[in-house]
Amino acid sequence: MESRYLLRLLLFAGVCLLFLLTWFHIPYAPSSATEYLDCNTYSPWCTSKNRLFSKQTNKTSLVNNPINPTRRRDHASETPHHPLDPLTVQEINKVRRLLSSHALFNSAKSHAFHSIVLEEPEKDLVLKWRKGDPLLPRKASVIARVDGVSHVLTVDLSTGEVVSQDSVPHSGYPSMTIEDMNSATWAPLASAEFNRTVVSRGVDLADLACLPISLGWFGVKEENRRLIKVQCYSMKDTANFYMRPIEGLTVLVDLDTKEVLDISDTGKGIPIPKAVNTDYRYDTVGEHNRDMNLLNPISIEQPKGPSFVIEDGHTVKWATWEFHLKPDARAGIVISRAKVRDPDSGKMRDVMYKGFTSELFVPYMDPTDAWYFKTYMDAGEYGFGLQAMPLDPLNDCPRNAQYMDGVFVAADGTPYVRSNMVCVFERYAGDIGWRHTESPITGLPIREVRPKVTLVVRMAASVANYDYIVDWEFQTDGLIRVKVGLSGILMVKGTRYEKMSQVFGGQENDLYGTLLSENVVGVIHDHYITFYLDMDIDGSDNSFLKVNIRRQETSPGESPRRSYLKAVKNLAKTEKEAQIKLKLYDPAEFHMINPGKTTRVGNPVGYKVVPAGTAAGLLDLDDPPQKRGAFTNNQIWVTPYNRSEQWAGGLFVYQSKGDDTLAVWSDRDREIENRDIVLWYTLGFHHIPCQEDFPIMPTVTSSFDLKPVNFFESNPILRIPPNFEKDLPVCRPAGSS
Ligand SMILES: *[C@@H]1O[C@H](CO)[C@@H](O)[C@H](O)[C@H]1NC(C)=O
Ligand SMILES: *[C@@H]1O[C@H](CO)[C@@H](O)[C@H](O)[C@H]1NC(C)=O
Ligand SMILES: [Cu+2]
Repeated sequence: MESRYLLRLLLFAGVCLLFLLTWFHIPYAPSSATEYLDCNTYSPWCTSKNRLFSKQTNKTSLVNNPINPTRRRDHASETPHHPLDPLTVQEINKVRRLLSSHALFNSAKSHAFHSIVLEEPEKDLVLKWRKGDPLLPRKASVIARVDGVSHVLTVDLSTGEVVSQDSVPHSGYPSMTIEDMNSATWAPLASAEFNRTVVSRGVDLADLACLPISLGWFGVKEENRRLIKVQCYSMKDTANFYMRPIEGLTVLVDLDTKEVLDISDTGKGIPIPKAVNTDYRYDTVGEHNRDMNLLNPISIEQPKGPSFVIEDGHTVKWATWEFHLKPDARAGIVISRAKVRDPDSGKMRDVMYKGFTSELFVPYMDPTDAWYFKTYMDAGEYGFGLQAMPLDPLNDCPRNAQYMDGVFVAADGTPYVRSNMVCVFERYAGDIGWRHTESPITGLPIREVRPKVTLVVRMAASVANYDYIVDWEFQTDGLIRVKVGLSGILMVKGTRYEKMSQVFGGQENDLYGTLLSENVVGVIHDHYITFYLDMDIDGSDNSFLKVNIRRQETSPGESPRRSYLKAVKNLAKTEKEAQIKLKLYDPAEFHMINPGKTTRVGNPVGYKVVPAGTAAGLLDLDDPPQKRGAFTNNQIWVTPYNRSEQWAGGLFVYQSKGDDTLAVWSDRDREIENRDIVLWYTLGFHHIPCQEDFPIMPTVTSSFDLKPVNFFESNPILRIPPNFEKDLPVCRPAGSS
């Protein structure tokens, strides 16, 4: 302890010394930088009430702490302020009241609400709306199943009018309700044969944990009946039951009647993997064996508080950005009306009307009986937002985060609150916004550096075993980085093998993955996350411009060079010209431009989508899962704006045949030039599991950027100030967190 304290003192002295040295070396440094610097005293901030209060943040003191960002919010009296605000508790209750007296429902034997969300007003009305204007008429979009039939309804909250939409898709069902998933997991226990099978596999019925697994669509067997497959695990001696599969046991259940239709056991003789080393909880991973002293506690301090506000519950304003943020049961996070401030005019300029996770597609690469159907679509089947659990205030998001709750709807129409579902925080990762230093050659004593601070909007969905972390990160220079992290627990397969030395030649193929531990195989799979990005660059009428990088050969004698690269512009006129497969040896930039608006020197203003590490689908295009997941056939698509085309896998994804996907819409090859268009980007991962993924996976991350391209006249963050010592008090170790 003592030596660490000494070390910190030394470090502090070192920082002071370093600063003085720096100051003496840079005559151009602003003199105000040193005005308040005194290395012998500490800032009053270090002992301020504000700071001490935030220090007390822990799980038990959250409620009613006036400055605690995760305090309980009163949702019962909440009212909407913005046309895009989600339905409030009161509004949902009103919808339920209106529908309970409606003929469709009060004469029905059974009904369930699969979704009750705001029906967003027409885009042109939202674009015209200004703060202070009367709110646009509030409507709810309802997806319900009534006596086994799916309905899409619009409920007008002011007139009470209920309008039934006749455009219900012909294949597929709405997302499951939480109640569907719950009841399905218990359904097999009604079968004596199932009980016998479990016991015969050596598992006590009291130790059973089962999962509801969407079964996709493979032909007539998956039509005209809402079905689910249930597979089970042993919870004995571990919380990580996912690592103890009762391999090969699959129960087919009717989701509406809960009837057990079929039991298949192809895993007789495959042992249940052992529980040893599978747990991951802090309290159980071996008290004596914690690497707890490797890192000292760390956290960010904002002596003057955060630089962002969340106005009226959903409008986020930070630095150069302003946008509307709402949780959604299906999409998770929805960002709308994103605008960035122009540094020259001071005006807010449109960038994106709406962006969200439209669909996920996770096909497993094992064609055998208990695995072939695992081809999840987590948004349309399970509800990506429904699966987003409350965030852990000190670990999911840093201490300076603020939180937003989701208001969702149970199957009977009752609203409920998912607290702390989304967090918003400023991030300083020690990165550089821009910099330049002059070398001694020029003799110019210049060292100009600007730190990079960003604003992050985050959620984390736990779709059964897997966890997806989605970040929307906004930068002051106008860039938006959309990041997806994968963590959580693998879906594993039981095997007879304990060691690779038991696996001979061709048998390795039959593993369909990697042996991770004795009797445990991590099956190869892909993850695709498809984003809907309704970009509105300085207005709705935009075009999609491909800027191809091509090699140009020089003519003989023209230049000592044989070749150089040039940018060749191709404007996409119709949808098919904007179906993009990424190619490393045929590179291009992909710009969304406003052809009606140019910069001072005449370039069209734009934003480009910048792919980073990603993966492309390689399955046969006629493979049933790939037909349903056809929205992953290209990494980029551009479609004309159509408010009915937002869910890449279709409105009703569950057991759908793939006849309502982005691929089907795009193949109409509509015109996309100089009109309101939507950009779609798919972020992909091939996942060959490795031993480090056992028993829980360290996060794997990938991202893509939406980056201004000739949008600003010049570097938009030229005038942001650097950090000054006086603004960043160094606190005594004892007063530190
Ligand atoms: C199967 O086992 C469960 C748990 O012991 C029990 O509740 C259920 O009644 C059993 N089902 C049948 C059909 O015996
Ligand atoms: C809008 O989308 C729906 C659903 O895909 C489609 O039926 C309709 O034809 C589309 N409208 C236009 C103008 O493309
Ligand atoms: Cu994975």
